[in-house]
Amino acid sequence: MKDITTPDTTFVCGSRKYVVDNEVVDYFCDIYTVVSNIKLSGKTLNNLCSVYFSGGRNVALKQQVKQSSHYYNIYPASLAVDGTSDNCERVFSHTSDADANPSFELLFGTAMTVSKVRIFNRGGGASAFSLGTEKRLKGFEMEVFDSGSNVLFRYKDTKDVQMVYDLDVKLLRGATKINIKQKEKPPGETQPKISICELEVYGDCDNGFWDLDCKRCSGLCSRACHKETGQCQGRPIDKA
Ligand SMILES: [Ca+2]
Repeated sequence: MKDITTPDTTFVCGSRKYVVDNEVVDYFCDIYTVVSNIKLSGKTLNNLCSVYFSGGRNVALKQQVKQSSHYYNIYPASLAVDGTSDNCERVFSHTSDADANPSFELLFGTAMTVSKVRIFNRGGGASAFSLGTEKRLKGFEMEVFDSGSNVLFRYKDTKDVQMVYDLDVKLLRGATKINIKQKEKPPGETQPKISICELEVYGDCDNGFWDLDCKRCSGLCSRACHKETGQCQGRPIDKA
């Protein structure tokens, strides 16, 4: 492993290596930009079986969410993080028609490092029920906060209407909250609305934490530990 090339720079990613077992090794590369090429090199590549690349897991899945208002309590915020994005015409979160300042908030249980946000918009089909409702998200705003309420990332939508918004947020450490606002009224409607089919956030626990609930790495680890196994990065600290 492991030259990774961006349009401007080549990174060598070999220092954070975890030998999972006799057949699997994981490399972590803290890259802050879009990658265009990945080159693997090494003596053992003639025995290579499979290669996987990952930008992290969906850390938004079934996390705590809330919205500023509810549309008759039948489209709760939780429908935006239920893991389902295959019926966006009918299953989504939805703020009230009477809410002049709608917002949607995702709270992580612990600090996360995130690299990408994907929003599946409501609508997109031909049914009268959802026809044109995708326009309601146009012009939305999104902010990512840390535990001190500092803004780590801010986005203002200026694109044409999208059914899926892919937002590269670089590599944000210490993210604890994502807030989505909508101040713009859709054409022909009297109030702005936020309706989300699914919100996905890709990343993992901050360095020094592991497992799905982000437990702290063992005090015996001199640096970080493996995100899935808790295995120390490099050699554990020798105990006296
Ligand atoms: Ca959903």
